[in-house]
Amino acid sequence: MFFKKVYTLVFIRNDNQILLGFKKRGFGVNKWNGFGGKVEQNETIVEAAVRELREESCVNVKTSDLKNIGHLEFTFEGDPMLMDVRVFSTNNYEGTPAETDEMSPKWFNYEHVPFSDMWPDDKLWFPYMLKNKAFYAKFHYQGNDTILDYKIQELDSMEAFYANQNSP
Ligand code: 8OG
Repeated sequence: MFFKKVYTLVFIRNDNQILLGFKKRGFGVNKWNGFGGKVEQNETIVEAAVRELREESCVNVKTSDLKNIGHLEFTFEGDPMLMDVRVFSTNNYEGTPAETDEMSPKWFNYEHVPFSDMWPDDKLWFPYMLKNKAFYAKFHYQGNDTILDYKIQELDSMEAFYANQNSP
């Protein structure tokens, strides 16, 4: 039995670059990542994605511009929490990425994504995102460095994925 918590993860991308932030504190500290965090009770998932992006990078996006591109699940050995991470992407944003208390932003060319300073699972599913393929993946970790087990699936569409998940 797992307790599920929903998180968001947003990537701003153009044809050859992706915006990442260096996490200065908390879970995933000293790693490059997209921008995101926990969904609060009073907001939808996509509203949380917009809020977390703004709080962590000073960049504004419209909910209607955020495209859900992937679904990640993380479990950790000995921990009953399942992290359900909804991945979004857009190339339409306002403002200039700026350093905040939590993240320091930087653009990376697709060939130079710093996987050695990211969560170990990222190098396994980033290729789907960078090729604009929808994806579902789940990872079971021991601690924060070792992946014990994983599965990755390319999806026809996120809509079909969620429709199937909700069917009996
Ligand atoms: O609120 P907080 O910053 O703790 O939220 C965690 C963020 O990190 C959230 O955006 C989800 C994201 N995240 C994980 N695990 C992983 C992972 O393995 N890879 C990537 N890229 N992001 C992750 O929680």
